[in-house]
Amino acid sequence: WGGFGHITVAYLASSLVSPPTATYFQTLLRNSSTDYLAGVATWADSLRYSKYYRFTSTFHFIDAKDNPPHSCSVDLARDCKATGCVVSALANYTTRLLDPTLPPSERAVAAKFVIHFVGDIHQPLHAEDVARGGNGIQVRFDGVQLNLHHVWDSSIAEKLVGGGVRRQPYAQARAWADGLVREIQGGRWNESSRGWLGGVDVGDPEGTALGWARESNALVCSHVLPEGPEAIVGQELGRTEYYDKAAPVVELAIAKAGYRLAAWLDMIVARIQ
Ligand code: DCM
Ligand code: DCM
Ligand code: DCM
Ligand code: ZN
Ligand code: ZN
Repeated sequence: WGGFGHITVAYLASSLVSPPTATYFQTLLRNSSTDYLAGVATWADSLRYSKYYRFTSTFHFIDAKDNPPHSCSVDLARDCKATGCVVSALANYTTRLLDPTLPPSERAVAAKFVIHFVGDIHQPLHAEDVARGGNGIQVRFDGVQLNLHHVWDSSIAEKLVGGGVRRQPYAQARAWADGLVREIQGGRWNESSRGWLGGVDVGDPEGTALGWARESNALVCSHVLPEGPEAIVGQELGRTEYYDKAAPVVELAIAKAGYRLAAWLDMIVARIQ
């Protein structure tokens, strides 16, 4: 996701975590405000400019070598690069967060990666190899030429909330997250949201992350490339049926990411306290 998606996921999670979880991460991240998760949600993306953290560049995605729209699948042995992928990275940093022998500074780093990668694993094109996750596919969105990856990272969500994201990303993300929290707590996802935790086991972080990646990857066949990678080139996606079908998928993916991040952090704190 772009910054807006990550910040929304973090605000959503901070509204849903238990009080001990909030206290634990406010202390670890040395930020006692309500922005303690949102404030670090995009940190992992800033590392592309850092020499020290260059090794994390493949951690944001998994290049599923499948064949959309005919068949979608994620195979860890086939698709996770030797340098790591979002599934192995999320598992590794979760394990580090659970390790009481690591100093707090290292657990703070692990927390920042976990907060970010739970977001990225829910972006369908972060679980797809085709054209480097859609970066090599040029399309149009409301008349502007963009690549398909950018459309799914940012354009759809920004259109969904009605703009203003560039001017006030944190305020807009807070407002969107608050709306999603209401849908989860009594709204249209009141019944279904518990089911989003099926297969979620902090004792098996790799298996849990692989399940989330497979769910994202399936959306590539159904909603991202429903007619395949060639058919979408040069198409207008903004003011069309494509957007009408994609927007609810992005909304649900962000909601699930925030809900699962909250549950994941709660499970981590329950284990170490
Ligand atoms: N590191 C990591 N995962 C590991 C081991 C290390 O993310 N399994 C990170 C933590 C440090 C950096 O790499 O920020 C260097 O760690 P070390 O000095 O332990 O090699
Ligand atoms: N951090 C920490 N302990 C340290 C250094 C940093 O807990 N010794 C945490 C606090 C910040 C985050 O890491 O929330 C970012 O730190 P920095 O600005 O140094 O990257
Ligand atoms: N990306 C991806 N899959 C790839 C390559 C990149 O999901 N195989 C993501 C990482 C960034 C975005 O696409 O979020 C742009 O990456 P880059 O600027 O490295 O092309
Ligand atoms: Zn992306
Ligand atoms: Zn990322």
